[in-house]
Amino acid sequence: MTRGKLITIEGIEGAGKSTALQFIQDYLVKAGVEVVLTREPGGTDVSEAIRKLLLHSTASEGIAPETELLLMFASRAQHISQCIEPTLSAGKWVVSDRYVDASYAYQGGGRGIAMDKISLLDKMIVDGLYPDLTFLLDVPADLGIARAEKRGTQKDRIEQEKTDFFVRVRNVYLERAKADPERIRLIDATLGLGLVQDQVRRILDEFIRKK
Ligand code: Z5A
Repeated sequence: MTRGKLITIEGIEGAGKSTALQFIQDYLVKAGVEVVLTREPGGTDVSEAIRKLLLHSTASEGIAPETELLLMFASRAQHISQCIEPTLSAGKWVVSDRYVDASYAYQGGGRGIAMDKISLLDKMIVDGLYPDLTFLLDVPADLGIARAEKRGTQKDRIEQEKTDFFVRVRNVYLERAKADPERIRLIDATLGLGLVQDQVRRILDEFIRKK
């Protein structure tokens, strides 16, 4: 059986990942691909329990940056072993709303944890299971924050960070895209929905043709 492909979507909050995820799913289903949508942190019962702690903990002691990093990777370890790997092995495709690039961007860029520490966990947990294709939906921090605020939902623990935090997160995402342009495809997500989807469609067309 041919192994499935792993596609991930990244970007700062409000970049339009949820909207793009739906579009990608519809595109792949129309192309005859069996696809499983998932997300990080989360994607399995245990990983979703860790997500709850990460995003909604109200403990007065807070969550230390290193704890946050380890919880992200704990959630990912479970997600890989219980969802991503078995799904790919069954020949289905996985589309994940965030994955390991987010740990470099948020815990490395946002929280300032040394990249070599993140890289160690990456080697241990991801162990080379890198996405075949990553969409980086790029918007400046203030636009992403404004879009997310317009949605009117309550902000989680990480969303409550200041603009500077998201500027640093975005910069790391852009650096990673520059270092690996074959895998990480940059999408100008400041444009209207139709134009964002045109960019995503073109890349998917090319990806499916080559697969
Ligand atoms: N995190 C981490 O720190 N480390 C890690 O390793 C991982 C994650 C894996 C959970 O992510 C948090 O975990 C996240 C990073 C951290 N924290 N933050 N911030 P999440 O993905 O669940 O949460 P999120 O990033 O906050 O997602 P979001 O706010 O839902 O963003 P989105 O999905 O990209 O946005 P959207 O809901 O699709 O769009 C936002 C609004 O803009 C919505 O009203 C849309 O209708 C509108 N929109 C979308 N596209 C457009 C365009 N093109 N034009 C105009 N308006 C648009």
